[in-house]
Amino acid sequence: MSVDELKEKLLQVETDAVAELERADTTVRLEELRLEFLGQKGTLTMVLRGLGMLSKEERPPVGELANRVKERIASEISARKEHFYRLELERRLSGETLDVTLPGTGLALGHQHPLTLVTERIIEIFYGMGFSLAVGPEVETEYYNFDALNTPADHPARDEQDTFYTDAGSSVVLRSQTSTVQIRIMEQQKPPLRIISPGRVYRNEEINARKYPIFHQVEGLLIDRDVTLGQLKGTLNEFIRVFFGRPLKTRFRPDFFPFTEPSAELDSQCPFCLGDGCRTCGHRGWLELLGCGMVDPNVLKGVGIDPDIWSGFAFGMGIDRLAMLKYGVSDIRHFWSSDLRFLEQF
Ligand code: 2NL
Repeated sequence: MSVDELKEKLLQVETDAVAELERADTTVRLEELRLEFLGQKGTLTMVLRGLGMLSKEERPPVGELANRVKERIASEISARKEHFYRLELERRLSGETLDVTLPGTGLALGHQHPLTLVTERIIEIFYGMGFSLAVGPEVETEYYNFDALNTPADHPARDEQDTFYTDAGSSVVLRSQTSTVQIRIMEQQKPPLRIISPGRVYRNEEINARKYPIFHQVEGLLIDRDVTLGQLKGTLNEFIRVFFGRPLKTRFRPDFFPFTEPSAELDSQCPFCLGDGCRTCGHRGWLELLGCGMVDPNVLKGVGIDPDIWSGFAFGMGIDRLAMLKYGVSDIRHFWSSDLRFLEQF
């Protein structure tokens, strides 16, 4: 083939390719055409084979044209690809409408556990009366759990039937009350003192609707000069008023604890029926809320506080029970169920 014939052929390839590409309607067809014109066995390659038959002087202008044609076809292909890409994008954009004014799907947030809510509320109320927070270990020695609290060696609470002993040592127990924390604080800090100690406690009990071997307690302790039973009652009345959101009548009934003297049980008017009698209060009109009393001088002596100068009051209440009363929960086991239908109500 002559130079002119080759040039003519190249221009023909270009015209054909451009026309074919114009008609191509899919990216698959584009790829077929790329192979047909530019592939190893493609038209352009075949034509270029003819270059070999030209003389050295004749080759450059033909080669130049061949390169130009090759580039033209390649750029035509990418232009068509770009075109298809845009068509596809437009198709999707018109199909997928997005209404930014619709409410979002939202994140499923967790809830605070009712026992956490009640614990924090109790802490907050006592903060308001000048108490500060004290925490301590749940695994304790018999000394902190019983001896320092004036509890004799033969007291029934020390029985294995009631207290969980561990195999970490014969006198290592799971604490059955958080008074342990208050003993530790009294050992370390000088009076006057005002502390509350919330936390988990353990008692070896049969499980039923009101009892669970793991439960929660808040104990309070105030040590100062000339502390009175009246101050104890005033403090607890104020707590009950704020906790239940209204003033409820209260009454002291004599009781006994080894660590307080005198000791009392504090009842409040039932917050549900206000004294008329209902199922929650067993038609008595009153609820037993907590135990309390004046700190026994023996307890003060044991931690090196002089009972002739200092006196104090203390109280202990079950958080689980308060939470049940506050939210009308009928079974303590709900707190351990991990049932979202229950938990999501708080
Ligand atoms: C209850 C109620 C109570 C205390 C806890 C206490 C703590 C110290 C000294 C004296 Cl460090 N008392 N705590 C007092 C009275 C009652 O708990 O029903 N406990 C069995």
